[in-house]
Amino acid sequence: ANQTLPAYKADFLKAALDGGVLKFGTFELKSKRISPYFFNTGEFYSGKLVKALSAAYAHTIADAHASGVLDFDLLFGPAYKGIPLVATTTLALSQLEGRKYDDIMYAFDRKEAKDHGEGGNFVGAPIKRRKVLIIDDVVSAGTAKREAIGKIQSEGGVVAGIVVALDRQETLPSSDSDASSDRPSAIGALRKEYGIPIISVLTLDDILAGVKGLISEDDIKRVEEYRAKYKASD
Ligand code: OMP
Repeated sequence: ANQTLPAYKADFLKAALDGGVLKFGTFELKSKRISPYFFNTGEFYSGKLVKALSAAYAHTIADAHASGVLDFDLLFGPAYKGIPLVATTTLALSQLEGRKYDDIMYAFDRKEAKDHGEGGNFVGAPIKRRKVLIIDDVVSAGTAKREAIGKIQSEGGVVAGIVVALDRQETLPSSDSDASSDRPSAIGALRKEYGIPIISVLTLDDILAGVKGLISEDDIKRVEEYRAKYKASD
């Protein structure tokens, strides 16, 4: 077990490793970077893993809310991976502290426009004028988050923040060819651009602090090398 991470983070990391959600090997990212690790929330598909994942999101959100960093009344899960995340996190928040969170609502979007029945691209609670917290899986370069923010704003919602399971702490891909020592983070750029809090259950630093003894030294070394190459300076 690990002494440096809070218990809920260490438990979550252990569940991700045991469940094969956090994998080590060779993976191509959306940004085209080649990564020695990959975190796939789509693999949280058993009762036990859903429980661990939703509890970890709920804990992270409740902490940020209690410390005044975050204020929200609706959770939004971008299709597809965000859909089970938003439903289960809404339940987990209500179970964690019903008095505070029983009235929190959720919504998600469709990838394809629906032209019959109720129509529209959104499902769940109406997001107009609501304070919307985006629930997503992983931030690397931040591209997917910009899309979700745009959708919410065009629907009249106010984006209150973003919560993800993992912040990979990477630089913007546009800085790859830049030789300067200034390496702005993808998350920092999003924070600055939209003025919203972006919080995560785990960061890459948390993973490296928590996996000692649980994975091979070789895998640790490759992840450390990757971090040295792509970690943002802020
Ligand atoms: P950005 O939009 O570049 O931040 O990429 C985030 C997306 O990449 C996530 O929403 C995932 O679809 C995918 N991804 C993971 O799920 N896990 C990882 O460890 C890394 C990525 C990735 O491709 O960067």
